[in-house]
Amino acid sequence: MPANLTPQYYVAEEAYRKATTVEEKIEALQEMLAVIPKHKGTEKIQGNLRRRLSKLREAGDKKTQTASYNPFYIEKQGAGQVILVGYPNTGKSSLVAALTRAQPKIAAFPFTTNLPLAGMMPYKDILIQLVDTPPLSAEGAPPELLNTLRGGDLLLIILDVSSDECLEQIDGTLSFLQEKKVIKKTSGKTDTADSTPDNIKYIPYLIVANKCDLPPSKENIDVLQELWPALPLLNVSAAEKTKLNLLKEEIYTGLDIIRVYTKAPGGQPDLQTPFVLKKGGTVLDLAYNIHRDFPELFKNARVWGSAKFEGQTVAREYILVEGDIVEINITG
Ligand SMILES: Nc1nc2c(ncn2[C@@H]2O[C@H](COP(=O)(O)OP(=O)(O)OP(=O)(O)O)[C@@H](O)[C@H]2O)c(=O)[nH]1
Ligand SMILES: [Mg+2]
Repeated sequence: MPANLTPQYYVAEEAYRKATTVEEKIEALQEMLAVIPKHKGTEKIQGNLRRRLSKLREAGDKKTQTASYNPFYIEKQGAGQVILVGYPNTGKSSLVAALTRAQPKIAAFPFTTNLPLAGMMPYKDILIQLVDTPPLSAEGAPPELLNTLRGGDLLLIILDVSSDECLEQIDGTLSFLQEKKVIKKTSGKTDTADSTPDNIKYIPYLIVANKCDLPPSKENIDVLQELWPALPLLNVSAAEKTKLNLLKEEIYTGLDIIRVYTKAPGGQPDLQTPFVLKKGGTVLDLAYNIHRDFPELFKNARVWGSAKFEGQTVAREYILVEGDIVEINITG
């Protein structure tokens, strides 16, 4: 029996999808249950919503009972978590301030930042989370910082290329991250997060050469490139906001994700709010992202964009690409 879900239900579901806290999720689930048409065709979905609601309530209760605040744990938000890492005074906080609305402390002396701080960077129609961190140094890093770094989807290694110490900065940062098995021992840009037989999940990274507005940077970049010809350096200036759009593009590419859009059966596509999938994601991955019940109730899907013809019916294993519009039909 078809579920015939109403527009009010989809609105409530959208609120659920956008909810970032347990409280918001509980509120949205309650709304979904309140507006879902009550008939045989939606019984499964209702049951699932109730189960999810009670799990969230339990989780919420436990959280309030046992919550111990860990400032080095940054909850993921948005399309990906990108962590800025590097030696002191290289401009990590300045870059986060230039690219997001966060206001980290910035100062001309080292070790200004002592705790991670997150901000959201708008990129096209999505938001990407940037995390400012306390610096690494020749002596290492705060031990808790390693867990923060290992949780990221992409690292930005920040160098101050106006400094004579930029060679030490790059050498020190790469060796430290490699030794701690946060990144793989190869040139980074094209690395994707993957698993080795030891089950280590390496984090991909980009190298950002900051403070390019200052005169010594040109010479230092030449030296860096001579020593490491394959080094994928991105030259920017946080102070003058130079090449920040290019940096955003590289961050998006480095996250290895795609944006796909959805359309309700018989309705118009929603081109405002994309779903974000890992590159290579399938219709089934999308269905899972939309609603946990969707894979179970999946009947078929139609795709506009990458399919051979517009609106072609595809199977659940169909691999989506950037910009596809997908209509998923479910059974009740
Ligand atoms: N000229 C110039 N100065 C910059 C640039 N980016 C940052 N700075 C300056 O460099 C100094 C350090 O910047 P921060 O952003 O605090 O550096 P940080 O890497 O967060 O430093 P820690 O928190 O100590 O690790 C500040 O005086 C900034 O104004 C840049 O692109 N050009
Ligand atoms: Mg800082």
